[in-house]
Amino acid sequence: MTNSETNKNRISVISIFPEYLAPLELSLIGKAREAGLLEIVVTDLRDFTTDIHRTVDDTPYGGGAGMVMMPTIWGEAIDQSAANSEAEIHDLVILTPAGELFTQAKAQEMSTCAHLIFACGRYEGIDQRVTDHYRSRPEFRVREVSIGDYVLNGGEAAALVMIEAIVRLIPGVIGNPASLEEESHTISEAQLPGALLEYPTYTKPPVWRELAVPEVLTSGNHGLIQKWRREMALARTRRIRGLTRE
Ligand code: 6GU
Repeated sequence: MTNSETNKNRISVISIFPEYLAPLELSLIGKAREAGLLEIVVTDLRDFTTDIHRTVDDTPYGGGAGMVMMPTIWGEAIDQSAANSEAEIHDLVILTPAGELFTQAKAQEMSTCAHLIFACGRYEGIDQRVTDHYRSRPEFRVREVSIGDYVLNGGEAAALVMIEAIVRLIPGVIGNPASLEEESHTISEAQLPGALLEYPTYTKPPVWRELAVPEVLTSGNHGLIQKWRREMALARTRRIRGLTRE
């Protein structure tokens, strides 16, 4: 279900380190929560354990190094998270370096979800049956997502990255939507293989440590400035990312 203006967006995060998600109280995201634009619920996975040691993991079937997070505990946590939400559809994001790559296009899509559930895996990952089970339930949409080709100790930092990218796209969260609009040209191009990077920006003073601001920016000629910025964006993109579409 998409979530246009009618309902408040809800984001649930399930982790064995709920303190790791403390930054979600700060800055833009914290303000969006205070303004009632967004509800974030962080849950401790260990609240769903049943033994005295609060165990969440066990040895892998088939052998090998490391531990695997148990499906029983995750199932209870995810079920409760869904039950506590009024959303009709729950978008379950399972964080794993083996997932599909997170992009701006996916952030746009997720910013319209009524209820996002982030399942932060640790150790060697979560038992695969958690993904498989929720994929079989029509009220869930399940994605395994990675934020890039490197390995983190767990999904918490990845969840923070994704939530920041998603929340700033929720209508009303950014005070000056013009800054999003200007960016949106870049966003649509960023979805193409030949993504365009941003042009360099400058502010006062006009000369700093013998480096002057490019003259064109103080010329007052807006046509020329636009042309220069486009050229700089293309040059930077070619230099850093290789050839562009043009
Ligand atoms: Cl989502 N999790 C872990 N553990 N490592 C990652 C990742 C996620 N994305 C990139 N590296």
